[in-house]
Amino acid sequence: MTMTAPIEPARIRNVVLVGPRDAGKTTLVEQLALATGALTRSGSVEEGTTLSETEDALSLVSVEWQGVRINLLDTPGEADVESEVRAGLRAADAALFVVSADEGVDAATAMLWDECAAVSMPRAIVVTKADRDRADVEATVEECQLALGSDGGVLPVQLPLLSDDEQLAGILDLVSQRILDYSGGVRVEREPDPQHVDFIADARAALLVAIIAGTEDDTLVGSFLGGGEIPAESLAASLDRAVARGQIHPVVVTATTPLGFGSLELLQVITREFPSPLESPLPVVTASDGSPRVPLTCEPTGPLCVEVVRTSDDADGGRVSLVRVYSGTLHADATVHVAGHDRRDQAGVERTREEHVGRIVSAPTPVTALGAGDIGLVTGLPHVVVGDTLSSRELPLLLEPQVRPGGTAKPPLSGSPGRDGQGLDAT
Ligand SMILES: Nc1nc2c(ncn2[C@@H]2O[C@H](COP(=O)(O)OP(=O)(O)OP(=O)(O)O)[C@@H](O)[C@H]2O)c(=O)[nH]1
Ligand SMILES: [Mg+2]
Repeated sequence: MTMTAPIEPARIRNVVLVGPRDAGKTTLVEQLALATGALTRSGSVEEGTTLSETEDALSLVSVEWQGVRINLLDTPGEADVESEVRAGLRAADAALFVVSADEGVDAATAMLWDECAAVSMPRAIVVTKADRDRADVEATVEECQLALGSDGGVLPVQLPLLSDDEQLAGILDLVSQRILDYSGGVRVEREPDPQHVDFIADARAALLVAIIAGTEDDTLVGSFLGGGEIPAESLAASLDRAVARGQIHPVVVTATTPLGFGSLELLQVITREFPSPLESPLPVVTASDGSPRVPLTCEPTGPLCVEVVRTSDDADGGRVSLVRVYSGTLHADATVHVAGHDRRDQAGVERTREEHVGRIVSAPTPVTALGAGDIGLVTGLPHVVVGDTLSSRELPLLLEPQVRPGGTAKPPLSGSPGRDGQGLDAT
């Protein structure tokens, strides 16, 4: 194994994929891995050859694109594995709501959306299966706007273009006003045809108004009000901020035919518009005995603070833990302090102890260290349970139960607010 330095938090995106059963989440992870070059050939859900293999459990696939590590957390769409979805939401900084163009949204997905909205978690919607005969992208977008969009923030940023024989031919990007043409078998970026100009103006009107309403860029507002040319770059920058703040929820379109349709456009949304861990609220932390500690900062050089998000047993009976590092750097083969809220003995005294970290995998690649903001899989740690805090032996820490989608229902022990509370300044 080669030594790996932790990746800078600014170059990480943690994204969970949620949505109805069969919406195309696992296939989408595969398509994104293919588009980044992590895969050379797409696996198939039917053949059981996809990267995120487990049908009924949360799984992690990490890809790298344009210098950014994207940790994709694929969740199962079954209602009876809600805990897996919640674990995914807890570990991620943004959510992709995956909805197929022939099936639409279900009630469970709308409920999850509302929970994310309550804590302003950044969200985007991916309308999949645009290539299917029964696909109706426009109707699906409208359905999402009704079922998910009570804040008016659900807005298409891309529209599919069809050829004369009704096949998917390209994507119109409403921000850049460019066409991504997939009709020739490879993706080519080009200017729109003159006859498209009016159609584009109509389609982007609502998006423009929403971006202008939320922007702090006075020059942009000036150009808009003056009816002048709006620079695509400042428009894109304002959109990025509105998405990262959870105000605009962009809708993009994908399909498996033509191969990779919409994948690069979605990667761009994830890397440009979704927040890095630096922009996400950090959980409140105490010493193991509940006494106050200085708030965490998302830095690889900070005190080690890691949450166990999910555990499972591997084929050899060993324990595999999916972990999110909030602060510091977790090293393979290190000895860590383990603390948890469910580990009190009958006298109410906390039983904390030390355990040994085995291998670390930034799925699917073994790494020697995982830095602040990152998510990975860790072996060893035979007795940890979901919600445990891993920290250094020198500075033992305990994460407060979190108040956010996927957070535990238990009230915080010391009465201080959780991850999304305003208590980050309190020590
Ligand atoms: N034609 C077409 N089929 C697709 C597309 N995306 C997914 N599918 C198919 O839809 C089915 C469901 O896809 P999955 O990726 O397993 O969906 P999922 O959301 O992961 O499903 P669960 O994990 O069970 O909730 C599979 O048969 C896929 O091959 C697409 O863009 N176009
Ligand atoms: Mg799946």
